[in-house]
Amino acid sequence: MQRTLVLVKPDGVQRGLVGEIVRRLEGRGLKLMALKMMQVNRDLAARHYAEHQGKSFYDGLLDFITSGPVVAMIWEGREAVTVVRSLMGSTDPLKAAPGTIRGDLALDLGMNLIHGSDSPARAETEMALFFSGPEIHQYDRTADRWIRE
Ligand code: DAT
Ligand code: MG
Repeated sequence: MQRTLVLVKPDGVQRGLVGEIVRRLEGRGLKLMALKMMQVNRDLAARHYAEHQGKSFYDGLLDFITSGPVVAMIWEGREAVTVVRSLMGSTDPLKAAPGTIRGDLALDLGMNLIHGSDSPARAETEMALFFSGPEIHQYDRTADRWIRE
């Protein structure tokens, strides 16, 4: 079953939207495998956003993601990477469809509330950046009988 890394960014924590975001992912049927609140340091931020190094918004992006605590999570489910990306909505909240997290709850590109890995390969890399093995839980969820065919 596929897994993906999700971050509620500092704006989401500050705005009290952690529960709202978790509710949407849980409601869809995704399974929560790991969750923690943490401060992202500059080194972790640089590794996480390495693909954006050299872009005009890179320094500001690192300033933002290190500006306050985030909530990091691993979610599992069928096509979890794509499902989370579709629940998030487009990167620019102005272009994000209503019904998506960004489309319902955000306005500005730099304050778009949530990160989700953009491919299964990136998900593996990002999960390893944010979580150690023992932090990822193995458990049976009885509701899966009614979610997974
Ligand atoms: P996403 O978060 O949807 O995966 P991304 O990986 O392209 O988007 O960019 C990472 C974050 O960087 C994004 O959530 C917001 C910020 N960002 C992206 N493009 C930007 C731009 N042109 N100007 C300012 N910030 C930008
Ligand atoms: Mg991205």
